[in-house]
Amino acid sequence: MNVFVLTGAGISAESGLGTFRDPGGLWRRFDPMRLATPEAFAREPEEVHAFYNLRRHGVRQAEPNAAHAALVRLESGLAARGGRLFLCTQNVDDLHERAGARAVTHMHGELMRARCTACGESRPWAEELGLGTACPACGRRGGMRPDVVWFGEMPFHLEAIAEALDAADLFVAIGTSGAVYPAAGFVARARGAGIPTREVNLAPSDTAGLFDDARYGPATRAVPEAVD
Ligand code: BJW
Repeated sequence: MNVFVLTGAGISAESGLGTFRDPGGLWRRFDPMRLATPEAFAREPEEVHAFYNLRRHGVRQAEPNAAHAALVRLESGLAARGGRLFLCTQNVDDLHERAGARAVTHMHGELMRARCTACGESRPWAEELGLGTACPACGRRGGMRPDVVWFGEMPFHLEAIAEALDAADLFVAIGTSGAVYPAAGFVARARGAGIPTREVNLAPSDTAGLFDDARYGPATRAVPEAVD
């Protein structure tokens, strides 16, 4: 059996990382909908770097939770039966990896990586790669940005994602509001291909009506229940 799992910020909420659209402490100072854009980086790079540095700090303090761990069990259980888990996350944190997931597709990039706007070189984030520093590959100064996907930019790995979606026997969306495309459109694509669809979330998402079944509750309870 091939299972396609799409995760969003809700799976990391109980690890202490704020979601985007739920009211929460971190976002009182920073509005992600305003800052997660190339225009914001061009206009106010200091503010954008400060936003991402705060997020990096939060991710370093956070630990994977029972929902991340349940997906690791799903991955190994499917592999043992000749199947496959395609774990596609919109999250830029590394909690799936730290829980032990072997293969994670980060469609919106990774917080702990930096990319040069001049040459495209991507490398692990280091404090010295902040504002005003030179790209270690091409030497251009001031162009290092978080290696994430902002509004108006093309998400990563879309071809591999489409292939995996079309080959899936089950589509599961976990902890995502269904507000951001193209990820919000995956359920419709799966449904169109006749693939059963399941939502696991705290509350019905914007696309809840497109799922064949749903489990509502906090991810640390609902994901292990859905998987084990
Ligand atoms: C819990 C819980 C608990 C809480 N347990 N659950 C129509 C079609 C195509 C595109 C568009 C379109 N209309 C507009 C667009 C453009 C735009 C878009 O979607 N805009 C919308 C605002 C409408 N999209 C883009 O620009 C994308 N690029 C693009 O479209 O390129 C062209 C293209 C076209 C067609 C095909 C392919 C390409 C790029 C989008 C980039 C998004 N970037 C961000 C920031 C990343 C960097 C960073 O982290 O700073 O990605 S924005 C932000 O939203 C982040 C997230 O990954 C993403 C999704 O958020 P998510 O994960 O769903 O979080 P929340 O907070 O919204 O929801 C949390 C959920 O968890 C809630 O449901 C809670 O209930 C739940 N929850 N606690 C379980 N304990």
